[in-house]
Amino acid sequence: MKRRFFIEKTVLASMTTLLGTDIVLGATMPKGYTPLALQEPDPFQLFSKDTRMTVLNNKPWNIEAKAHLLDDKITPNKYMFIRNNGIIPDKPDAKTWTLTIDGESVKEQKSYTLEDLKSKFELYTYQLTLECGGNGRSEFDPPAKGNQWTIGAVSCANWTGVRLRDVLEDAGIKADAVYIGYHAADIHLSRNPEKEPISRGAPMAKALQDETLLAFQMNGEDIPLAHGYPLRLVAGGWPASVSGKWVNRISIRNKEHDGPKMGGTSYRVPCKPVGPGEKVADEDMCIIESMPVKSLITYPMSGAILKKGKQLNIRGHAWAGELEVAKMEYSIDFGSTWKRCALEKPSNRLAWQHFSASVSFPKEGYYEVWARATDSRGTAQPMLLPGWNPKGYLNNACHRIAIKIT
Ligand SMILES: Nc1nc2c(c(=O)[nH]1)N[C@H]1C(S)=C(S)[C@@H](COP(=O)(O)O)O[C@H]1N2
Ligand SMILES: [Mo]
Repeated sequence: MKRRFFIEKTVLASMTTLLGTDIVLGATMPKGYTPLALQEPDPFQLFSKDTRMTVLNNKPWNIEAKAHLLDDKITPNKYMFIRNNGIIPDKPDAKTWTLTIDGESVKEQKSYTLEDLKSKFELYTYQLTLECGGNGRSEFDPPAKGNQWTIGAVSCANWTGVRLRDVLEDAGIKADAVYIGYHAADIHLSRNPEKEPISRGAPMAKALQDETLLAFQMNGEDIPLAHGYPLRLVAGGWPASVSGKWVNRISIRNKEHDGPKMGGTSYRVPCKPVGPGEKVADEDMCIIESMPVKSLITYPMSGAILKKGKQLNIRGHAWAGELEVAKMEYSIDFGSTWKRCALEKPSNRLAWQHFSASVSFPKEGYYEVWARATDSRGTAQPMLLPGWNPKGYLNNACHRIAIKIT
């Protein structure tokens, strides 16, 4: 028998190491075969996601939705994007989980079990929009490095937990507090336990808002592991990187938090607009706070075909960071003229808002429907790409769908 059909000794040795046990009949294994125990799990099964979601990266796991999958008013887990900077921890034991409040500006360092949080503080539920700062990155030119998110790194689920403010106040906030920073249980890609994949935070004003939660439930159930079980920070309307998953420590800082992914170009954009591809010095980059106004047409799916003479009922969601969406419009003439959509109020502050419209088309042929939201300060979405920035953040261009009338 020709030896080359069988696995090489060195490959077998590394598989044995990975498995932590001997592969007894390993020498008979065909070349190129990966033992089942070492095969990549099916991410859709692993995370209970719909198989129409798009996997952008598996190391670490990054998965996004498509516009039409986000049609629900409240995003269910199966359509919720996953964004990880590191390795998801093994499922923690909720009974022994603790959250520690520390930092230069805490009056008294304190730790709480989940039971302490649930019994000591009032519980709140808010529907909160979480959008990754890099959502829409794939459109930038010159391209920006990182996950090539299209439009699907946004969600709006119900989150239940305690107010971060109540917990911080229980520990005591010193007068010189300016920022909070989170620390979490996920693992750095290098597996170096000294390194954190990400440790971001927010100014005290955001930390102390009514809607900023330390959540232990998502849509009425335990938070799925990939989304931060058993405890996560949820700060709606800001880049979702502020909403730390698997949070076990929150530091009250007397200066801007300086954890990994707070500095340099991470989650920052040029303080003043720059030309495409321009180099920007670190000191000219500003931390992203409230996310810009944006919307998505979630019905119909782009490419829908419709019979002549029929009205098309479109619908979707619009959001505007810390602000409310004040006006929603659509255009079928590439943005030359706009008509109003019906727009609902948010279920609470920082939740996305639903819009709908009945669209008619003059005759057979190809059309595009563009949607444009305007926030309560009168700022509208740009029709096409907004300001270029080195990391490709904050693309809030109008969402567009193609329609054929036959
Ligand atoms: N501990 C921890 N928290 C994290 C991250 C992470 O990698 N580790 N990623 C952040 C980023 S960049 C985003 S966009 C959101 C994504 O939340 P989701 O995966 O629940 O949708 O989580 C944030 N919180
Ligand atoms: Mo993100």
